[in-house]
Amino acid sequence: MKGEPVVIIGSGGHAKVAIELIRAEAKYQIAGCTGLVEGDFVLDNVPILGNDSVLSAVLTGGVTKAFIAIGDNRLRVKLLAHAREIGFELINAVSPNAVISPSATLGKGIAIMAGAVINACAHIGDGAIVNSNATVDHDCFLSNGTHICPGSALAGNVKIGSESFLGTGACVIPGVRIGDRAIIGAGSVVIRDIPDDMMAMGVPARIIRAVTTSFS
Ligand code: JB2
Repeated sequence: MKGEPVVIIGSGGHAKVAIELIRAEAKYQIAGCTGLVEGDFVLDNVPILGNDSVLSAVLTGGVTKAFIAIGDNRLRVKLLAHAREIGFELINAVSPNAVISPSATLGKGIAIMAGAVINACAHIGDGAIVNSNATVDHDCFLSNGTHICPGSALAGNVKIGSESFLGTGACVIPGVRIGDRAIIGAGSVVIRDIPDDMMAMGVPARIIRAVTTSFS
């Protein structure tokens, strides 16, 4: 195997996708994953090395790069901070089949899946996920830890607050602001600003309730 070794933090569905994205770049090799179940494998042969308590030893063993492959926005941001704190450098997992403007800015620890389009002067924050076929138009700002699900579409100048989630196929019209930790239901069409910590859905999207966090 060639390439710099990377540890994947997470071992579920998102880890499978991230491993294949990272392999496609050919400059890294996957050293293993961390997860809640030890002694198993992800995909064909990627070992689960243990839980996150093994990370310091992995780093000491010479694996200095990490990718956080956890779908839950809040947990991903927390593990991203932890990985940085103990000394890992976070890499990005970007599909060669995504289209990314040269004027877009990308943070660290982000995943961009196949078919995604990121247009001029957009910003993708640390730990964000731009999933398959999602589109992010010019001057959009995705804060840290956001997840834009498959097939979602942001028109120009949209801002998505930190750790917010835009469900599959949701659309946002130009200039809308979505707050932090918001959840937008699949297939919704967002035509007005959505405050922090609110769940909204429908066409047009209406606020249905405050978000109660499932992770602490
Ligand atoms: O604290 C943790 C931890 N908590 C759960 N540390 C580490 N290293 N791993 C943790 N996990 C692991 O996350 C579990 O052991 C499990 O392997 C994984 C969660 O797997 P699951 O497939 O349920 O979710 P996911 O986060 O990989 O993927 C979700 O998000 C993606 C973006 C799913 O909703 C996918 O469908 C989605 N595409």
